[in-house]
Amino acid sequence: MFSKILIANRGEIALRVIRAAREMGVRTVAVHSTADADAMHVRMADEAICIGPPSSMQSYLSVPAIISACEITGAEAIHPGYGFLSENASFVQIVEDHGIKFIGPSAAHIRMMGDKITAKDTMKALGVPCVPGSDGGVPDFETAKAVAADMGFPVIIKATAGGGGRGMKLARSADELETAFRTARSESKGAFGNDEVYIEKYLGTPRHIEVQVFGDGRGRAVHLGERDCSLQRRHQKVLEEAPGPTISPELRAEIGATCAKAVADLGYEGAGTIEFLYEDGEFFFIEMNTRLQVEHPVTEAIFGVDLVREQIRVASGLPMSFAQEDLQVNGHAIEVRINAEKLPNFAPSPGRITQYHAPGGLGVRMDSALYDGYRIPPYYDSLIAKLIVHGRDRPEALARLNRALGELIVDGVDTTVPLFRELMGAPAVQTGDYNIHWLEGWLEDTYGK
Ligand code: MV4
Repeated sequence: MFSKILIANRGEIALRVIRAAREMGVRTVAVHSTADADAMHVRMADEAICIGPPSSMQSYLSVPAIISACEITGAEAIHPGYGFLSENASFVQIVEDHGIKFIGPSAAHIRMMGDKITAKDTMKALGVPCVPGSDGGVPDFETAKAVAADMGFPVIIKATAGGGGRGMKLARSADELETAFRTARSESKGAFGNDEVYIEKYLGTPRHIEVQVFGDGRGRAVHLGERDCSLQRRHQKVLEEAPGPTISPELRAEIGATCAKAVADLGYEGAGTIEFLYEDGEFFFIEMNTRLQVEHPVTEAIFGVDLVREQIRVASGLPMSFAQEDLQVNGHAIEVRINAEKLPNFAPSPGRITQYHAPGGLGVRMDSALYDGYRIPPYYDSLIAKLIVHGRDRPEALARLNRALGELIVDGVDTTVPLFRELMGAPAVQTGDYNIHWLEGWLEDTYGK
């Protein structure tokens, strides 16, 4: 086992990693920008080192600063958290070239899944069901016309280098295809420096279902069921739950086994998420994320495992602490993402927290780096807390979420908490009968935005 690791991140996820490491007897190094000198992750780590000015580009995204921090402190491994450098294959390569262990998958696996066409081809070859679409890249409009005519409209054009909804264009009919195709290409070129696009059949009302997988890097892998993350606004998840309200145990076992087999065959190391669109009882692969995700706690709650502990274990060469047959779904968990944002426009709302009170009690977990008097800096992501509840079943989890939202106090800045209090009253949330478009419609009806 490592004696010391460095956490190349901030906020709640830095604390999350520090907690796992401490329980394992592993010492931790926090890195921080000058804007984060008073941040909780700095206080909670065994050591902390300033790596640059407020701008992420010059601090949390600065590869030389982070490598130097490792060398100065003698940290043997780097946990990247999510965002920042977590899916940067070049960073991983540099880390490994310096004799430092990256806690996560290989640079090759990250690069493979970062290229969405390669990811899809790979998954398809491994038996994972994919959205029908072009075979690889579509080089010109003539090819796009042929592919779309063959498939039938509507179709969606996606950037090979994209992901998470960036660089997507919908064409509802043949007359929209040329504009959609050319716009997708030029936007992809601008955003990613790569204008390669591919085409898929557009699914109208799917749910976003993602399967948590975990590999030991030596050919063993398991799945930890699915999360339903359909409640999104502008490709940002708002509420996530596990298990998926529409996924039966049989279906979970089937898609889970397919995913676990695929990552085992890849020799994948660490935590990963295989994203699907789910419509009319069928799964369609769209992307794979090669990091620990924001919403991992709902999976931890229902399976009773510590995913960060497992990440650190396999990175150090130890086996996973469980096998597939040890993993059983227990109850239901829901997470809400609390952002420092002002409704109805979700405008960032940085500033000083004048009062903070976290909810507690049975089945309540609050992952947050907030404290009384903390000043939320304006430079980073607006996520300030994740409230995760666990109950024996979905109604119990919902009642617990409602109760916990009532206890929570975050004063001094605007937050998305009032949105969740309102959302609790929506019938579709109570029944679980929603798809990827439901939330935007509800927001429009509720806030006229
Ligand atoms: C799609 C789709 C419909 N059909 N692909 C958006 C994010 C990216 N990961 C994939 N996305 C979509 N891909 C096909 N073939 C609809 C979306 C989509 C979406 C997906 C998941 C969650 C929310 C979404 C909101 C709008 C569009």
